[in-house]
Amino acid sequence: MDDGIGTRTRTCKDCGFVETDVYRIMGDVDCNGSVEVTDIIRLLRWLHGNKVTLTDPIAADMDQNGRIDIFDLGLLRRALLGKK
Ligand SMILES: [Ca+2]
Ligand SMILES: [Ca+2]
Repeated sequence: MDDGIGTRTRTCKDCGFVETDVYRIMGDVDCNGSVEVTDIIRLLRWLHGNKVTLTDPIAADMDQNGRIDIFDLGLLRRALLGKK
């Protein structure tokens, strides 16, 4: 089952054991469970040096090169536009 907030649970059909794990949604810099325009705005403001927090900075590193920069913003923008 996917609750959309970055966690998943699975239940064993035989024993009923419930397993929960956390997963990352790339681009979801505010960790609200989805990639939206607000993530782009937050990343843009962060890149401009405004006092905003990237709740999940690893999710902002879209190309996973260890740096958060304008290229990640472009990839995030492209990812969002590609969804619609
Ligand atoms: Ca988000
Ligand atoms: Ca990067």
